[in-house]
Amino acid sequence: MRGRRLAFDRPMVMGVLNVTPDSFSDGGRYLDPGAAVKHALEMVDEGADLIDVGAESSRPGAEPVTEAEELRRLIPVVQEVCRRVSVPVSVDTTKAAVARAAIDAGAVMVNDISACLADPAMPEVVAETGAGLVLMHMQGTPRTMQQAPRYGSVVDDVRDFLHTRMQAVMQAGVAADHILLDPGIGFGKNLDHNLALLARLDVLQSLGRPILVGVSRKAFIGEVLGRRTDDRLMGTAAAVAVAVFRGAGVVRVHDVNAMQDVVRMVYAIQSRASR
Ligand code: HH2
Repeated sequence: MRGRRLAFDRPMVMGVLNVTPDSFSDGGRYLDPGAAVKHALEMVDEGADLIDVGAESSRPGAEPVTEAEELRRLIPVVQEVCRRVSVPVSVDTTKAAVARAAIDAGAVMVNDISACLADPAMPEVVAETGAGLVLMHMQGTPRTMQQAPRYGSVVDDVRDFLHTRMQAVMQAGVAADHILLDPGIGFGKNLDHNLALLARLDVLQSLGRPILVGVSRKAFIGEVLGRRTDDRLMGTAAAVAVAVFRGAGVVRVHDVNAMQDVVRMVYAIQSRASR
């Protein structure tokens, strides 16, 4: 990815940096660029292998932000984080112009929760710049996605969608080895859908690309445990452990320090099992 190589020789931890007023678990905390950069540095100190910077919340019911506002929040932070940290930085956006500006500012990967369906210019930007690309599954849009999610078989439907989107972006010139795939936990899915996807995450390995999973503090954990957003650390740990055991190559988390321990412990056991 633009000269950066991820070996995927062990599961990696992606630290979440939300430069938003309204993200579901940390909205408003890192809106100030100084606080955002400080938090990125902390996450790298705690062992983050990647940092994902986003300026538009995708929580259920979230309203879209304009391109100008997204750029205003994002670019100074991406620039400074890229200057100060050695790990690769990805940008969580569905807008091609925002992705391009973030790549110019130093990002090497685009995390597109719409799998490049929101902006048809996205695959071209990724192909031209040689950035990495996360394609995530979502049913609907953040504003409406939790109203009535429906699937034939959620695991098969998500796998087929990711396969189709991977083929489409490759036709537009994105290299296969620049792509990561994500089942989109919580994006147009009810509790059963989320649990089934995690329980059968190994099915997605047949697509031949690394799997990224974001479970951190999400509502499905609250539904199972009856816990508020700020009390989901252990639930997150359990879901991260299962995701890694079922083959996730990257976990996207808020609590880097704790989840690095979880990932390293699960991986130690897993490596022994396959010996
Ligand atoms: N989840 C969120 C945002 N971006 N990207 C990928 N690839 N996978 C995910 O599961 C994912 C994602 C939602 O979490 P968060 O960023 O904490 O909240 P918000 O969207 O409210 O900013």
